[in-house]
Amino acid sequence: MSEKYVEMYKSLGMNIEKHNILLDALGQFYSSIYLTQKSRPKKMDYFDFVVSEIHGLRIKELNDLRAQGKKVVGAFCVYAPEEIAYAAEASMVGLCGGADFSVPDAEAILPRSLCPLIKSFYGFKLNGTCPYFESSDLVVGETTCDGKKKVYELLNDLIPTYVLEIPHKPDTQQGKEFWFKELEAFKAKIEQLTGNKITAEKLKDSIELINNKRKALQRLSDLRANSPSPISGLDALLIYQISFNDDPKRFTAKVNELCDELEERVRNGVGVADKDATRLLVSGCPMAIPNWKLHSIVQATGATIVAEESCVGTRLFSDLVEPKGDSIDDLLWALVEKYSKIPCACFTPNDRRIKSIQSLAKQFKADGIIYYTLQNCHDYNVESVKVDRAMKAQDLPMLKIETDYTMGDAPQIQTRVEAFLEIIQGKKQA
Ligand code: BJ8
Repeated sequence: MSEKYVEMYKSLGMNIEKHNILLDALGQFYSSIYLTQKSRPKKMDYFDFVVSEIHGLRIKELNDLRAQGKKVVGAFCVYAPEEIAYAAEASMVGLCGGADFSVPDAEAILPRSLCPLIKSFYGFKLNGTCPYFESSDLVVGETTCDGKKKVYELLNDLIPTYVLEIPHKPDTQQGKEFWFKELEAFKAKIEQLTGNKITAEKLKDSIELINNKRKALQRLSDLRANSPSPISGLDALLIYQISFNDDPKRFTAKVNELCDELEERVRNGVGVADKDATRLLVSGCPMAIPNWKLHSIVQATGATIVAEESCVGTRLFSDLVEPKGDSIDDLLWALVEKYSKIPCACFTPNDRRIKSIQSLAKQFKADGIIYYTLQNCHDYNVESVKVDRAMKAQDLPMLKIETDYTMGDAPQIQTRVEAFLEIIQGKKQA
């Protein structure tokens, strides 16, 4: 793929040599983890193709749009309202880093004791190996956690960076009014960037576009509640990851085609594991592509991950935007209501998240929960205390894993997961 697109990479100012190393490593990693899975749905073909062209065809598509005068907006958080970008005929792509590859470059500047997701994305901008960064006309950060907030200041020296201020008490009237004003300002910024006026009609259409994507992801997620699950945790995670970068309309159609096949599988009792395989809910920090570490370790034990309470999981799609009127203000208020429901650990208090984990555990018939936190993510790390208490009250075993993007601790994580599965088995037999 790299050869085919080398002129495009040059025009984007990328570091071709380093990018080749990244692509080789990614290709091997993907083949060994994904293409060796058994009993994969046929319709995963499309998503394999997307991965094979993730730095190729999709980047070409985005740059073809740019050549027609359209804009690309990069984002790092599910709080960045895609609907506003699409209403101005811009595209939005995810820029969160999920690879250790770029972390050493970031550590030349940033403190080592920072969340790997932040170091990863900042390193990708520094080393010029992420074509999504290099294709973005604007990046949108947000004041969720302190690490991100401060790194956006540095990022702004490298690429125009607009920061959305997120109210940390989103359920209060004050918080909602504040968020409404932030959305109005963001809308103005996007109109200025694109030169396109966002009308109520266009915003309504983009709300429908993104709602349809969320509905397809909900459909996929709900199918995983079946026993056996018709799709592996790795494959579902991959689809959630791809949702941040693919064209939303095409992606929605492909997820729905896959769901048709999964429904057929459910009717025929076809799954990816034994009916009595241990079912696990993963909850915590988002896993940006290509972070497949925990899922691949768990899957190798024979257990099935049936849901992710994560921003690359249920937090991404569990609520729709539901306008109560047709004016721009009505539509922006509907965005306020929807986005305020995303239970990020940066909020306080964040009881909605605890309730969501409890209800997901029931819906997906989880035998246990793996609480996943990235090193130096204080929000998710500290919030694990409350989640642990809530899981104990529900008599649901929980294992907390704190890790980074390196593979050095993979054997240790595997041992801990195996011991956890034994505890669950013992509990089932008691
Ligand atoms: S809404 S979870 S996508 S901020 S970067 S908080 S891992 S220390 S990503 Fe997130 Fe939006 Fe919240 Fe979701 Fe921790 Fe790292 Fe910060 Fe992170």
